[in-house]
Amino acid sequence: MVEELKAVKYKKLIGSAQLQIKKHKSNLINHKSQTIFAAMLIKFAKYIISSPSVDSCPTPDMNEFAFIGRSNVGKSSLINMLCNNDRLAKTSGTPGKTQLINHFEISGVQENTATNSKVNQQPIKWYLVDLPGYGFAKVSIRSRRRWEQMIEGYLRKRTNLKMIFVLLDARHTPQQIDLDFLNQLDNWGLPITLVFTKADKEKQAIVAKNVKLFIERLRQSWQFIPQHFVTSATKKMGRDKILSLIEEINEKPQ
Ligand SMILES: Nc1nc2c(ncn2[C@@H]2O[C@H](COP(=O)(O)OP(=O)(O)OP(=O)(O)O)[C@@H](O)[C@H]2O)c(=O)[nH]1
Ligand SMILES: [Mg+2]
Repeated sequence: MVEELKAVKYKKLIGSAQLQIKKHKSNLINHKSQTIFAAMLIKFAKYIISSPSVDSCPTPDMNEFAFIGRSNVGKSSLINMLCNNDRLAKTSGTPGKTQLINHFEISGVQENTATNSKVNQQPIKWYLVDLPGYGFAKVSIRSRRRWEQMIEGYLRKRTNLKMIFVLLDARHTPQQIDLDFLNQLDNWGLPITLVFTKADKEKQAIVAKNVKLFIERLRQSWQFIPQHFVTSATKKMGRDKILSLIEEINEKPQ
């Protein structure tokens, strides 16, 4: 009986500790969302260069954010959506459109939505990078090797690369090819954010289920789960969140 009472008391203690942790976490989230009071205003976005290897990429003198994922997952469309410019990165219904490392220079100012004033009058510049996708079936072994070398060289040697946005099609359950690619990035110790794309093309409940399944699969072998966003290029969904993350990283002292 005494043991039972002890067990109940212990459970209550654990419960209260968990509640405290939850409260603390929600405070953190509230605090975070308050600090993200400003929406990044993109002043201009321009195409700079397409490079066949990291050695011919522009001088790494600005923060860089890369977009990668399976062929046709929507990398170029997402970049266009972020920049409010449908003709910036070339998109196509046929997989394998993007073949090289494409640099876009972005210039933005942070806008205080509360006062409607520009916080940083001096625009901040950074690079967005559109990368060719993986998993396109109709590709020779030689081209696949070339892709692997180009991508590995770029991802591991690019010193100004601050975040790799890995795109995943929100309509599908977890795909082994994406998990393998993510494991490779993780082994290389690179910073990752997951971006689920094309959310407009599937029912919300199915998107939510696929996202949950993917995170659960990662949890089986990953200790830390990267943050994730659900997006739609056509509906401009997820734009503010991605831009806020970029802004947060850009504001960090180098
Ligand atoms: N409905 C819808 N269609 C999308 C979305 N994102 C991309 N698409 C379409 O999906 C197709 C592929 O988009 P891209 O942006 O070219 O994909 P990608 O990943 O850059 O493709 P590759 O460069 O070939 O690897 C195009 O027909 C886009 O219009 C989205 O959020 N919603
Ligand atoms: Mg593309």
